[in-house]
Amino acid sequence: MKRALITGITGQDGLYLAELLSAKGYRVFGLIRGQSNPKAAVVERLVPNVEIVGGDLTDLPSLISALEVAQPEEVYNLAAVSFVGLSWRQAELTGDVTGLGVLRMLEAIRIYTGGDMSKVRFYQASSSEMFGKVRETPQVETTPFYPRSPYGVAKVYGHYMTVNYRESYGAYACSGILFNHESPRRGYEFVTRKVTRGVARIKLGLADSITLGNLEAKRDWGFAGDYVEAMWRMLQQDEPDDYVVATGVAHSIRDLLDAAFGHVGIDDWSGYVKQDPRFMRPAEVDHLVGDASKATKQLGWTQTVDFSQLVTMMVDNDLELEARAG
Ligand code: NDP
Ligand code: GDR
Repeated sequence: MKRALITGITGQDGLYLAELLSAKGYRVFGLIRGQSNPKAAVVERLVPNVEIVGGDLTDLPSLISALEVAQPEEVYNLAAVSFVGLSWRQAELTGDVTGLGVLRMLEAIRIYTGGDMSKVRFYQASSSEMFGKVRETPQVETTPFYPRSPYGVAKVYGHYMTVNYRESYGAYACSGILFNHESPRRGYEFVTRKVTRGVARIKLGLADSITLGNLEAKRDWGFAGDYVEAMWRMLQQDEPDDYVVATGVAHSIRDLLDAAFGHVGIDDWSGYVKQDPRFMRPAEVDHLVGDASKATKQLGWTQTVDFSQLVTMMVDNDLELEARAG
């Protein structure tokens, strides 16, 4: 039975990945921070086989202890301050967790393996935000980075640390450069979930508007369940490498509004959407779209859910949740 340690198991991707690995027969360990993190109960309810280990990406000894408990063959480093908007307001914390946290996890593996880093396979959750003010379209693994937020800068640091430990210590370390991926488990602060929940509440008569920032930005949105499959596939190859994972199709926030309102029968949403500078970013990433040809060719990865199916799935889920909450 293979053993895996997932950091960030309480997040969107962590839950999907834990389910995937459990279904494959792995013994799954999940790193959870804090002394009484209420999300531990959610993880235990949704993925009952997961074994919880305490630890924090800002605390190296706790990461070494977690490895000693889990004794994993595979480590998936998904933990991060992941909300781009927050990263300007808490830039130092973002650098510490999202950037230096990667170094700490790699160091913990180096210490735990006594220097033979090839014994533990490592996945780093890198991001399309590293491309930021894009240098070419679509973005591929070799596209130069130009991050536009403290989050993006921290992810670039984590990405290069992952590459560096592979080249310096022979680590089996992969960086997955994943474009936006969403699901009914997406945090409410992200624009897709904010929109699908808002639309559900408007449809149910529980709200009369949604307040957003920039409606012109374009993102390449896929389904989180598909993307964790790519993470796992990266760690099953003969050689470690870096991969872009994306759908290859970009949509604007306006397209997202069209799809979400359209699904509940509202064709003209202009009266329901307000804009507020509070939700504008100091520096925006205007247009991201990835080319996942390498992942398709080498990992055999493909998406199973397209944009329209994704939005429908999220709106339906929020209609049910909001109707229940009343
Ligand atoms: P979430 O925001 O849903 O989850 C973040 C996780 O990190 C949570 O489990 C959180 O724990 C944990 N965490 C935060 N700080 C610490 C810390 N100091 N020590 C330990 N754990 C911590 O993110 P997603 O699931 O959406 O994303 C997973 C990873 O993939 C992240 O690294 C993100 O940056 C990256 N990524 C995500 C993309 C996406 O579109 N979803 C695209 C590209 C990259 P808690 O619940 O206790 O707060
Ligand atoms: P992103 O996702 O920054 O791409 O990062 P988010 O959903 O926060 O923003 C996407 C785009 O929507 C615009 N936008 C708004 N965003 C939010 N959150 N709230 C609003 O009200 C709003 N109005 C407009 C934003 O300006 C932006 O252009 C996500 C995270 O999961 C990262 O961790 C991950 O690395 C990247 O995706 C890939």
